[in-house]
Amino acid sequence: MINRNITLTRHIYIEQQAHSSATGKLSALLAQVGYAAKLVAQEIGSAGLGNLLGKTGEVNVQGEEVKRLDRFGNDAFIQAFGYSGLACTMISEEMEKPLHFPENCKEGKYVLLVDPVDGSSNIDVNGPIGSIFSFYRRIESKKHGTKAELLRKGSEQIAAGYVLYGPSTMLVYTAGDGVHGFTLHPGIGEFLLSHERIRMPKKGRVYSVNEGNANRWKPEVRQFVNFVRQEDKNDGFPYSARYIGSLVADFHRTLLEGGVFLYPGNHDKPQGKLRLLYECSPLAFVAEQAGGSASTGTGRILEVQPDSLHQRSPLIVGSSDDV
Ligand code: P6P
Repeated sequence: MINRNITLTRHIYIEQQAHSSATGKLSALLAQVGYAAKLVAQEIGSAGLGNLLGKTGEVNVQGEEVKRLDRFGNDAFIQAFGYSGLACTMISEEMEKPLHFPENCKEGKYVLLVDPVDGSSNIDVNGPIGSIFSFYRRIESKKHGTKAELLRKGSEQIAAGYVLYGPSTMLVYTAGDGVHGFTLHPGIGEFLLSHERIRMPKKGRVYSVNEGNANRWKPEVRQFVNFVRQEDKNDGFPYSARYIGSLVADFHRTLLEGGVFLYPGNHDKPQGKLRLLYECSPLAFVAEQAGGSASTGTGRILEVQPDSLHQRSPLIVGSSDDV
């Protein structure tokens, strides 16, 4: 049931009344994420008709081919946060170096880390994709964001979340006081509260991992997958396997239905494939705020001290019992 009256902005205002610790500019930050999301959602809706499918012919810092939609999404977030007075610096999967907004740095108290369009290859087959965002408060007042302000533990995030471009466009965020989901009403262009205070089931019945990597898994990953495949109807085994290959879509299902998503390190990629700062940490913040857990396999994602902007991390995230 969509509560027709609660927009993103009104929800945050109500939350801030109840919790004086809330950050002053949170609604402005999330409103700009919502604006970028609407731009992306609009373009995706007609991607098959316009020229958004396919590649730009360029390669990004990850060594991945930049798809037109990746470029469009990155530009949408730049448009949303330029001259906003909010974010002094933006880190994006699509940009090797930080982008500074000098016009914002005087009063802008935040830094934004974003994966503007995650899973973009799915758009060519009309699959779900997402945007993942994370905000930290600035700790210095230099003229622009410094590396020290950007290489922060996930536990220092002030807000984080994602946008899922699926059959409906949803924005899910946490600011440290629960996880809340909003569904875009295409008719009026507003995100309306549809999932208040989401709680992740303590235990699930789904595991989500790319089985194609099975021969590269470390023994403990193999052991876990064998464990959830065992036959024991009384105890809810075997689990079902679900893998969309789009992080935000696989995570969102795990958040709502429980279970566990794994992109572990393996012999081929010891640190896995996913990036710590703008993929693993934001989702770990959401997962923990919903009562779930997020691990590197040896420790809590939110405790990892990054040493480079685009570093990768293994990710095991989901129901606390399963993780
Ligand atoms: P694999 C998409 O490219 C992505 O970054 C995530 O959205 C997704 O979870 C992962 O990669 C899928 O990777 O190696 O299973 O195809």
